[in-house]
Amino acid sequence: MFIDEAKIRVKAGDGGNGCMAFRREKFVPRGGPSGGDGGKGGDIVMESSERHNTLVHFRFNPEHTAERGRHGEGSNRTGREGGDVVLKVPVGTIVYDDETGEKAFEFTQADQRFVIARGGRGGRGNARFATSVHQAPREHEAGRPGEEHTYRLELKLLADVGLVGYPNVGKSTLISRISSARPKIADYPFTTLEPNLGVVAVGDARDEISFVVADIPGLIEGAHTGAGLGTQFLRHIERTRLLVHLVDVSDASGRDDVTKDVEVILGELASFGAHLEDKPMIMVASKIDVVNKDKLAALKKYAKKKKLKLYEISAVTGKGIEELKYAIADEVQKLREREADGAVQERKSG
Ligand SMILES: Nc1nc2c(ncn2[C@@H]2O[C@H](COP(=O)(O)OP(=O)(O)OP(=O)(O)O)[C@@H](O)[C@H]2O)c(=O)[nH]1
Ligand SMILES: [Mg+2]
Repeated sequence: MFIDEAKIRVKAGDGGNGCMAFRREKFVPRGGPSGGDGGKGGDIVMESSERHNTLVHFRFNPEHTAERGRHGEGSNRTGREGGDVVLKVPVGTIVYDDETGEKAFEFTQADQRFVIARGGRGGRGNARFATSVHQAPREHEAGRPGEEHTYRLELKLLADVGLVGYPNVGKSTLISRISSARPKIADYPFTTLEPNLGVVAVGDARDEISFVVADIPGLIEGAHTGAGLGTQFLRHIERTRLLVHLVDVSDASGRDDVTKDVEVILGELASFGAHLEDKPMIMVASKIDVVNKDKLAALKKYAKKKKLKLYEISAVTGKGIEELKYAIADEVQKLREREADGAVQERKSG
């Protein structure tokens, strides 16, 4: 099981202090108490979102503090409340108290909210202490401190994107270019024996999209009957949203008919029996630095006929990699939104 983890430290806002004041008005010689209460400190709230799929954003940004409440003022003015801080996490995130190790919360669906650190209450102003026998109280309270906690977040990673194709086409090289995964890469088939997951983040901190890519072993003709490494590993991409299908268009691939290559892979996917062949797919012509023009032309023609998007990359020179990364992010985002809409529709009709 692949697990993403992050540790965060949070500090909710302190409450504002209560105020001590007395009314001073022209015709009221001895004004009563008028100190207002302090405002409550901001909470730190965690909220599950469809937009995030990993915890990478916390690794760069592990500390969060909410605003304090303002102090109370004279004329019974209550201090303004501190603003809340909302931290977005993917569905599936489990929150553990880092000190006790106990589970504090688990996000099982989108748009759940959990307050992970409560803001301090504002202190009472002296106006609150007035009684019939105690008409000029000087008591007033300080605001209470906001809660401070350290949490460990854990998320079981499910891949959004599966890399498929023949052995040796450059799947592991691609994942190593776009994520921090460092799988073994070598110039022979079946270098990859176990799936590798890589986390890819695209965009800046405010508008970041992250997704998980699974690099799996290569498929060959007859894989569903056990040829090569078989197809059992395809279960790792059963729940992905998108497949990225790499086709080696260099001379060195040892195969001449790229159209047949693609059909063989689609056939093996279909034989697996989980409708993998029906998943949205992006085609990629790989090793474009050593391209065989005829193979590329044939693949372009095929992709056009099947209305599949085709990107050309070289994982060695880096050509086309950024473009492909953004295209995958876009597609993943679109598919996630469609799923979220679908879930809302279901809830409405159900
Ligand atoms: N010239 C060139 N070589 C590449 C490119 N991408 C990968 N290679 C080489 O192709 C070989 C296979 O790359 P891998 O990334 O291991 O291929 P794979 O698809 O993961 O292979 P399996 O794990 O065996 O299925 C390695 O020698 C890479 O250096 C590329 O864009 N251009
Ligand atoms: Mg590999």
